[in-house]
Amino acid sequence: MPNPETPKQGLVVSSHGRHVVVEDDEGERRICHSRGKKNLTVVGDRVTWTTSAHEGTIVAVLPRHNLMYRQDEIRIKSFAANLDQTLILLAAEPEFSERQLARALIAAEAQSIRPIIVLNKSDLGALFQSAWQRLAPYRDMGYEVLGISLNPSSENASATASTESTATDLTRLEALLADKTTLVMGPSGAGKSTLINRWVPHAMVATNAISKALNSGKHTTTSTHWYWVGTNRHTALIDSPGFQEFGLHHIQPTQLASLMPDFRRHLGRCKYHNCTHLHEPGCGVISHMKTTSSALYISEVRYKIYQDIFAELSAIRHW
Ligand SMILES: Nc1nc2c(ncn2[C@@H]2O[C@H](COP(=O)(O)OP(=O)(O)OP(=O)(O)O)[C@@H](O)[C@H]2O)c(=O)[nH]1
Ligand SMILES: [Mg+2]
Ligand SMILES: [Zn+2]
Repeated sequence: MPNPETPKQGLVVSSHGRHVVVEDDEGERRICHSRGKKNLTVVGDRVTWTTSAHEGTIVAVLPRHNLMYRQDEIRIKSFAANLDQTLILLAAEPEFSERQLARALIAAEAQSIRPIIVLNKSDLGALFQSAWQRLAPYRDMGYEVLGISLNPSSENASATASTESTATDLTRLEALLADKTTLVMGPSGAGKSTLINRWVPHAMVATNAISKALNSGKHTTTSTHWYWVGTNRHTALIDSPGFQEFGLHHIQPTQLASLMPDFRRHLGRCKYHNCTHLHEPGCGVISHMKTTSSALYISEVRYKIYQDIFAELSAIRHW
């Protein structure tokens, strides 16, 4: 039992209102209370804490390397802190929103968190193929985009070209996750909890297959949790609830292009140094907005997304 006066360090592994579960360096978990009225910690935070009997109190949150969050007009919603990367999990079904994907990527770029895009449910044939096509611009702008199936029955399916390549991508994904802390985020129903259960067998995270049986609401996962993969505590996966909206109110409109890789590679070639890439003559970005396949293209959908987010973020700042 440590001296109750000496704060020790720990890791926040889950958070429920004012109660936080903290894991010490030996892997022991304990419920801690925050000192103030508000819980200022998020999953992934390193904290100092003191113990008394069976409970702990958070003393301080150590500085964060990064924080993945979204921000709308009302509040900040934090996912997790101190990440190596984020896995944005999408699925053939439910159909994903490209806008939501673009926004999640911008938020990750703003915190210098490397995104990996994964499309799940390759067992769904044509639905998967069309979703995979929609991701082509993201592959072309340099993101890692993988296609997998987490459905156990598809592993026994006769090997078609598609199941072979998705099996390879699953192996590649496993290698990318090794020895890293990865936040798994994405829309509800994509299979985030199914993915955690695959690599953390004792986790038994409730998935939609289970909650359907229990007749519960749309989002199966309602809070963020840290899971260790394997026993050496080097590889971590963080499960998070699905999101509908991804607010970017913390981002300046003029920052946007530098957070979108297909735009970023054309910056510095505009006639005006403060070009917004919306309408200016001599813009080096607009000229790449075309559907033909120059290797450095900006897709029409992406350009529209840029315009819309730019307008939205400009409006907030001119109240
Ligand atoms: N066909 C198919 N279904 C899958 C696959 N992976 C997961 N599912 C199913 O998709 C549903 C949703 O999976 P979950 O893991 O609960 O999704 P989630 O992303 O955690 O959703 P939230 O917790 O609501 O955010 C479940 O019924 C899974 O069984 C897959 O590869 N193929
Ligand atoms: Mg879930
Ligand atoms: Zn420009």
